[in-house]
Amino acid sequence: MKVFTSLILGSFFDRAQSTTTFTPVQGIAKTAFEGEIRCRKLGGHLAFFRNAAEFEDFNEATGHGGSNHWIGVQQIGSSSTFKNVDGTTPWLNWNNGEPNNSEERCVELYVQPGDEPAVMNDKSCSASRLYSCRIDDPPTCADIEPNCNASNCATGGFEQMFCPKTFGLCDTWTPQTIGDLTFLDNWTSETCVDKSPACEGWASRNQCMVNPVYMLKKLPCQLQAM
Ligand SMILES: [Ca+2]
Repeated sequence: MKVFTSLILGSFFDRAQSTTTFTPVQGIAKTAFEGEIRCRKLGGHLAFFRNAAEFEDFNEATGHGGSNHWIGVQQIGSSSTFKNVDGTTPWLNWNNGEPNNSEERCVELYVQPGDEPAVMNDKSCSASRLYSCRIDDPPTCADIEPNCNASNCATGGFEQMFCPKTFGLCDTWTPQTIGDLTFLDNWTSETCVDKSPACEGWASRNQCMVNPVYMLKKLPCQLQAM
């Protein structure tokens, strides 16, 4: 009985200790995907919001993010659906008339004059923008990969890393380990070109944002068009 009580209290304690932190603005990312990679190195994602209260916390931490700021929201495949980069449902504050272009698959935040709240705009992912990060401790266990398929469960590694909820692996799931990022310092749109015919197909499955290190460094793909 004593052990049972301890487990219940331990579980409650863990939930009570979960926190969401927004970092100050980290600098400029040459693409939204670079921002996502650098935030994963810090144990998080590009800043995103699940509700209005989180948006207020972000504004307080970053001073409204500065003008033109990447956030961690992406269009899913060719649909009109936008999701946070951890797979959860976003709180969105679109500017009038946005989203307005199915080719604009990332989302920026920009500050309006005066005291008006910052608004969101779908945007081609290849632009240079300020960025900041969101770090959830512990991280939320959600399907990051937008095409999770339970029938692929037996194939192991990739699906299990990015589809922990579908595969029932939340108890043991940890965020992707990010290696050395110095290659990003020398990366330019001129030096980085698609070197695999697989790039376009993977990009259409949101892998540029879901799995940016593999797409940029291992394939590599230029990530300009998406
Ligand atoms: Ca737009």
